Amino acid sequence: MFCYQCEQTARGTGCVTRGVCGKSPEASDLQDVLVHAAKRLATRYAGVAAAERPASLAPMLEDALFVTVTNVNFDTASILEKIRDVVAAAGATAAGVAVEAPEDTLLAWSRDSMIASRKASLGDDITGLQELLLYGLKGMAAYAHHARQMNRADPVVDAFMVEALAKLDAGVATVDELLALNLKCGEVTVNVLALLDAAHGDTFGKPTPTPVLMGHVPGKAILVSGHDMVDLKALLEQTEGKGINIYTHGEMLPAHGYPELKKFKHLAGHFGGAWMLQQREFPKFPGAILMTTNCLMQPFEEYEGRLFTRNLVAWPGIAHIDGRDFTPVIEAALAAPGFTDSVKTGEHLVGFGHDAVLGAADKIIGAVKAGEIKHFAVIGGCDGTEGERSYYTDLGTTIPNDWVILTLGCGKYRLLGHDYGTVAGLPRLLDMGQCNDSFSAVKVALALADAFGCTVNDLPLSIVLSWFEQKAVCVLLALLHLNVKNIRIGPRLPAFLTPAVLKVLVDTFGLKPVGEVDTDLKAMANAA
Ligand code: FSO
Ligand code: SF4
Repeated sequence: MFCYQCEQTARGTGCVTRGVCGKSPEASDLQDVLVHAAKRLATRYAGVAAAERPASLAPMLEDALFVTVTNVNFDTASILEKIRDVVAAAGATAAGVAVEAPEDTLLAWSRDSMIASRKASLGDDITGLQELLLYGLKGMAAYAHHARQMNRADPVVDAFMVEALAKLDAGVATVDELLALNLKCGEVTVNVLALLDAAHGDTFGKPTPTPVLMGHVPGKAILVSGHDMVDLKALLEQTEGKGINIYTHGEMLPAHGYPELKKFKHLAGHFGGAWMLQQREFPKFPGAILMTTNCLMQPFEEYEGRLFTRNLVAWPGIAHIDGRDFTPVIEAALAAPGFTDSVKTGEHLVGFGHDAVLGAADKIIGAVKAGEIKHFAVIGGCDGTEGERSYYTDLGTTIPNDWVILTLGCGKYRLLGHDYGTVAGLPRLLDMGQCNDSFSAVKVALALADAFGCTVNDLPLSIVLSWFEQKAVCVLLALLHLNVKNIRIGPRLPAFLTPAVLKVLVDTFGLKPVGEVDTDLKAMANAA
């Protein structure tokens, strides 16, 4: 195996014996085979007019890529099944391998497209740029998959997925073409983020500021993690009147802000912190646990019998729910003890999507003009295990009181538990939602730039990203496509970006690694 697609990659260079995430070498190799199969399938249809392509093509490519995103699927049997589906859809002749080929043959078939082979033949820079594009596509695939759960699709996104995968299959190998494709990936990411934003708003109503109980109440309980709010709604419907309370976990926290979800009285509160605390927190949850999407970690014995995976998420031996009949989850919750006491560790305000924030635009613009609000800091992205991520907590708590902090993604957990107070009558910490809601930050930045008659780069606004997996990669590409400059990213730079490629990004976009909090804060204030 060789995998360096996420931030926690071993020694900052690549996982080679087993994933830090818990991915086995066999699962890792099969994921590479699945990506290769997706590239072959894309090639099969790249020359076919979009209208003539089968309707199953786009969702199949999306799912093939989403399966390989960090912390989604660790189950070799399920990955192998997906490989065979994709090869069958490409056709044995176009794919170049038989559908029923044994694993060894599949590995040999895809060997030349593996990172190690390309590093040897094309060098680290080109391989890294190809992988940057692939990871951007994986992120885009995840967003497109979410939108498709609400029956939304965008032909521009579907077409780009085919075009870009086919280019990768053909071995596109010039720096200029790869940079252009990466920026195009960023452009199309804006489309998919807008699509998902509209789908969420239309399906669940527009989020509004809502306080969430961080704690629990007595009663049977189900914990819902991941990002899929369609699953959450189905579960809320199926548990209504059954005496079971539903709690959000991790990236599901923003669900409480949506009218069509918060109307369920048994959506009782939020349990736990960000994804990487699950092995410590899940044993303490006295009910069933449903993992709708990433981030899944290796389950511990204390809760593996109460854990369920859904859709593309899988771990060998863990019960998987096909479709949206959650009866097994409900039965497991009823069999578990549930909570016997009430605990409130705090309250967190969610629901500051672009509608809510821009609803207060006049107030915000007035406060900026009056000097009451001096600066906006977008601090968001992903959380992770590394100690260096305390940078984000230190940054959030050091930021002056006349700055507004916009946050999103599970990176927000680094900011919770501190009283930020208010500025100009607004909370200083505005939670814009999941990482899937990155569009809100883009929309607010563009609207402010419009109101002040300047570009986003001229606003008193700084963006500090915490990255972990591939959705963060496509969001970064989207910001670069929008020509947003001086973005800070951390806690570490991606292993797949070589010094030469980084130099291009630094020279063109002023992209910088996070540094020391005080120095960074001064630089942000001075750039305004
Ligand atoms: Fe976090 Fe995981 Fe949302 Fe990621 S739960 S880390 S960017 O997969 O998806 O923010
Ligand atoms: Fe390693 Fe991340 Fe790949 Fe897992 S996803 S194998 S942790 S680089």
